[in-house]
Amino acid sequence: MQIPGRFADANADFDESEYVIAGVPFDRTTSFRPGARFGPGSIRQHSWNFESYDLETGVDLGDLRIHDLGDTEEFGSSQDMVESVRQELRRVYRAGKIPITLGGDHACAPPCVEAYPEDRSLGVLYLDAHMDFRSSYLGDPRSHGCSARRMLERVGAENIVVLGVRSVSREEIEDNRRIGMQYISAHEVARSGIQATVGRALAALTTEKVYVSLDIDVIDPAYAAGTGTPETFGLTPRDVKFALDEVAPRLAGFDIMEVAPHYDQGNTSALAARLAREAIVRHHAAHHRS
Ligand SMILES: [Mn+2]
Repeated sequence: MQIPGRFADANADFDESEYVIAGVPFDRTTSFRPGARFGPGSIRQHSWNFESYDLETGVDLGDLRIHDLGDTEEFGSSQDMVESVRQELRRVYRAGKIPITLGGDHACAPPCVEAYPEDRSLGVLYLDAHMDFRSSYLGDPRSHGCSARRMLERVGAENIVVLGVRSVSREEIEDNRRIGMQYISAHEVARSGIQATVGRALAALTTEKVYVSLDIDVIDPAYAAGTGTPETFGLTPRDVKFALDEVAPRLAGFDIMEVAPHYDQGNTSALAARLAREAIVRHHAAHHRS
C-alpha cells in the first residue's frame, strides 16, 4: 500500500474543515540530539495505522471535516519560522477552525499561541518534562528551552500551567519565584494521581478556551524514546490521554512537538498520531452530541 502524504482521514478542503493539521519540520534550536524536523512526516505516516472509528465515543474520524495544510515552508532562522507559523495559524483561527500542529522542536509551539486572536483570552496547558522557562538559551530567545516563557508573555502568568515537569535549571526556578508560573511536577502526578492533578490544572485555568502544547517527552522514554531530550520518571501514554480527554471540550488548538522518529521503531510517532486523533475525536464528541 502506498501511504498518502497527508494525515489519515484529512479529506476535507480548507474552507469546509473544522480541524486543520499543519506540519512544522523545524528543529534548528534542538539542544541535544536532532531529528524533530522529521516528526510531521512520520506522525502523518503512522496516522494511517489506526481505525477511523473510535471505540469510546462512537465518533468516526472519516465523518469529520479535517484538512491537512501540509508543511510550512522550510525556514532559515527560528525567527523566520516563528513569523511563518504565526501567519499560517492566524488564518486558521480567523476562520474559526482548530489547528493541530505537528513539530518540529518545541520552538514551533509559541507562535501557535501567539497567532490566537489578541482580543480573546486563552489558557495554556503545557505538557513537558522540561520547564522551558529560560528567557534566552544559547543566545536565542526563540530556542525550544524558552517556549513556556514565550507563551506566558503572551497569555499571562495566571493562564498557563505546566504539567509533568521533572527537569529544570536553578535559574529557571529562581526566575519563576518572581514570575509565578504554575506547575505540577511528574513526581506530584505520580503521588496524587493523574485525575487529581489534571483536575487541579484545569481548575487553575479560568479561560473558556485552552490551548494544549504537548512535548512528547512529557511521556516516559520507556514509551516515547523517539525524542530529542529524553527524561526518565515520565507520565504514561494513558495519563496524557486522560489529560486530553478532560481538556478537549475547551480546546482552542493543539500541538505535538519533539517527535524525533529515528530514535525508535516508530512507537513514538504512532503514539503522537494516536494522541492527535484522540484530541480531535474528544473535541468533536463534546460539541456535536447526537
Ligand atoms: Mn521538553
